Formats: sequence, C-alpha cells, structure tokens
Amino acid sequence: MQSSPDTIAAIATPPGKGGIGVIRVSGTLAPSIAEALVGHLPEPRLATLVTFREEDGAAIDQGLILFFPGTASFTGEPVLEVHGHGGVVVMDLLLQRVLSLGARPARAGEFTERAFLNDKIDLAQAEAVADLIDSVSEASARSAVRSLSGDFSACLGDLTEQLIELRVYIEAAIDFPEEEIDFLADESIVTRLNTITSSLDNIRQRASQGAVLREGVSLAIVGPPNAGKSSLMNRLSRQDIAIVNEQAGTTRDILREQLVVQGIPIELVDTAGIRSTSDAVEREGVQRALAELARADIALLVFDQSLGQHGVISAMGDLLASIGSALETFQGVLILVMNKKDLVRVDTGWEAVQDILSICPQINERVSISAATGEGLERLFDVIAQSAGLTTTVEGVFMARRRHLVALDEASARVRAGQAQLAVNAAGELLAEELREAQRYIGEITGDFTNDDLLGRIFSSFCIGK
Ligand SMILES: Nc1nc2c(ncn2[C@@H]2O[C@H](COP(=O)(O)OP(=O)(O)OP(=O)(O)O)[C@@H](O)[C@H]2O)c(=O)[nH]1
Ligand SMILES: [Mg+2]
Repeated sequence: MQSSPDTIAAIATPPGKGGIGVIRVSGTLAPSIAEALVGHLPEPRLATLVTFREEDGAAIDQGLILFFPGTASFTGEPVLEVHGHGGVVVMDLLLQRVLSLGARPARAGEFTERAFLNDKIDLAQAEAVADLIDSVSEASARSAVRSLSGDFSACLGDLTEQLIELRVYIEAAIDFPEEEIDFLADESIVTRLNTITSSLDNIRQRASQGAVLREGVSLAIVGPPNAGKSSLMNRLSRQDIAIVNEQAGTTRDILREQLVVQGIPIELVDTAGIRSTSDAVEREGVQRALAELARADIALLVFDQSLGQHGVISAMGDLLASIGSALETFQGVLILVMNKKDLVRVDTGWEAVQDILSICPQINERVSISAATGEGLERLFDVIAQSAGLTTTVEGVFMARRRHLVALDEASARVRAGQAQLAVNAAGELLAEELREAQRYIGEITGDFTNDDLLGRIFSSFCIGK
C-alpha cells in the first residue's frame, strides 16, 4: 500500500471556544505548508513557538507548531500539528490558510484511514480510536485503549499463526501422500484443533463483553398498571422523568432515558401498564409497550408485592392472558421485580414467586425492591449488569464491534466444521479448506482481508479530524 498523493487538513479539536485549537495536516505538502505558514521548517518532533502568517505577512495567531517528518507519524506520512488559540474564527482563518497552500479538507476519519492504509495500525485498532473517543464510561475507555494498543490484534495474530501452522502441516501431508499420515490417528492435529477452538472461545468472550460496553443494552420496564414501573424508571435514572400516580393507567407514551450501570450504557424504557382496556389511547400505549418488550435485551417484569400472594398471582395470570405470547417469544433476559417491598412486613408477594416461575418459566432472575425507598436497588443493578453479559471475572476485555463478533463466530464455526470433517470423514482436504476460511474471517477483523465498501463504512462513521 502507498500513501495517497493528496495532502489533507482539518480542525482536530471540537468546534467552539477553547484555550487551544489544533489543526492537523497530513501528506507530502506538510513541510512546504509549514515553511509558508511560519517562515521556516520546524525541527522535527519539537514544539516550537511561532507566529502563523497570511501570505502578505499579516499575523493570524501565535502558537506552537509540531512537525513529524517521513513515515514516523500517526498517518505514516509527513504530519503537521498547528496549535493555535481555540476560537472559531481564528481556527477557520488558520485552516483557510493551510488549504490555500495546497491541502484539501480531510474527510471524516481520513487521518485514521491513512494510518490503516500505511500499515501504522490495523483495522481493529483504527476502530478502537473512534471507540476510545466515543467511550461513555471508564470501563469502555479502558477496553478501547486495550484494543488500540494492539492487545486484541496480538491475540488474533497468535490465532492466525496457529491456523497457518496447522494448515501447512495438513497440506504437506496431503501433498505427500507417500508419507501416509493417518489424519484420524494423528493426535497432534486433534490437540492443535482443540487449542485453536479454546483460544477462539476465550477471545470471543472478551470481545463480546467489549461489545456490550460499546453498544450498550436496551432495558424495558413492563408489567401491570400501578406496579410502580414509572417510579422505578425515576429511581434507576435518579431523575423525575415519568409521571407517577396512584391511578392505574398513568403512563401511555414510551419514555426513554440513557444511563450507565457499572460501566454499561443502558437505554432505559418505561412503558404503559399492560391490561385489556376499552380506552383507545391506553390500548395504543399497551401496543407500544409490547413493541418495546419485543426489541429489548433485558426486560424488568414489575409486580406490586403488597397485593399479597394471591393478588400477585392473579396479576400475573391477567398479564399472561393478554400478552402471554409476547413473553414466550421474548429473546432477552427476563427479570422478575417484586416492587413495594416497603409495604410488606415479610416478603408476602415473594411467596408467589414459585407459582409465577411455574407459569412463566422464561424468567431468568428475581429481585425484591422498593422503588419508593430504594431498597434492593443495588442488587437490581448487579443483576442488570450480569444480564448484560458482563461478569466481572473476565480480565482484559477488548473493545469490539458487532462485525468482530460475527467474524469470530464464523471462524469458530469453520474450525468446528473442520473438526467434524476430521472425526467423521478423516478428510484432510476439507479440514484444510475450513481452516483457510477461518483464517480469512479472522483477517477481516484486522483488515488483512476486507473490501473497500466495508472500509468506507467504517471510516465514514468517524468525525472530521480523526
Ligand atoms: N409504597 C410504595 N409505593 C410505590 C412504590 N412504587 C410505586 N409506588 C406507588 O404506586 C403508585 C403507582 O406508581 P407508578 O410508578 O405510577 O406505577 P406504574 O407501574 O408506572 O403505573 P402505570 O403507569 O399506571 O402503569 C404510585 O402511587 C406510587 O407512588 C413503592 O416501592 N412503595
Ligand atoms: Mg407508569
């Protein structure tokens, strides 16, 4: 791969006022732009205090200039960083001056794209640049930086190495049949395949936790009217978002709020209480509640335990009668929340749980809380975090994207198919072919095998200046 002929420039700091603002320039014209802008070529990699000037010598601003020559830069091309004062007008004047010296405005993500094209970073690292900048929690920032520094890529590199070695071994055996390797009897092939599948599983687990940190999960609060869903919404988000009232059927519209629970971004959704009703508006609210349930990753099924054992079971019965199929087909994690704990001396409603579990076996977890006092909330947060797939036991989470998980799953499926070929048919050629495919899928993650469409999609989702 070679560097692109254009020299690109963009304001790299966010728009608005700031103590400083930075313009980034990358490409072969970088040295000549520096000379024209400040009168001399700055010493490489040394921050120099200079005056930036227009063509006629008029000063635009004073600031620092940094020059990274040759290929030892972020993009792999000569790079300039122009640090001026961070005002909208002065940044614009500086950028116009740089553009008049032959640079063109950079497209979104173009600096990182050049870093990738010039082999400075691989694709997973390039994506981690954007993910680090967009991180909404400390945990996601830490996992992004782990991917950015190449830990994820290094694991994938090891895996690719193992795949290649095994392929070479098998293909040699196929090409020289006189050596008569008995594929079935060759223990080393089986062992190596097992090692590969277990490292794939390990990487997949670390990456899927990173994907949760990055993409977050949607959490729907559903249940019968008056159970305290809106009170729970307000309690979880620590804000007074939803109207709470002792009237059944208070909430009709869907209410949404973003929050971060133990480092996981969560979209919290409050819904209308589910019951059969003749009120057209409320009926629409119930329809919308069901639609939210269907697309949620996690659902909190909330009941009022102060209704007592019989009351709760009857509420559950009503709910199942009107939306039973929605619960049966629900794909996510279903958490039973027994609310209004403060109103009961002993957990009376809790006794109903066994009955509820027997009529609704989809329930994965149960928690007793009081939305009014906040009791039980800590445990609910833990259960939510666990349900989001984040067990705190896994070390070294990698920031990963959906496409990485898909590629890892495909690779894993190919290796397992290969194992089956070996076990059932003792077919070396087919095993080798599956391993080749697995390697290709791993290569898609790091960008060894990718098409331009995918690259375009990935980099265009960046901001200008990255
Ligand atoms: N004592 C007590 N009261 C609660 C608790 N949670 C909710 N409530 C009360 O129960 C009533 C209903 O609460 P909401 O949060 O509006 O219930 P909802 O499930 O959103 O109701 P709909 O929107 O009508 O479906 C209100 O009077 C709340 O103050 C709780 O934990 N303890
Ligand atoms: Mg409500």
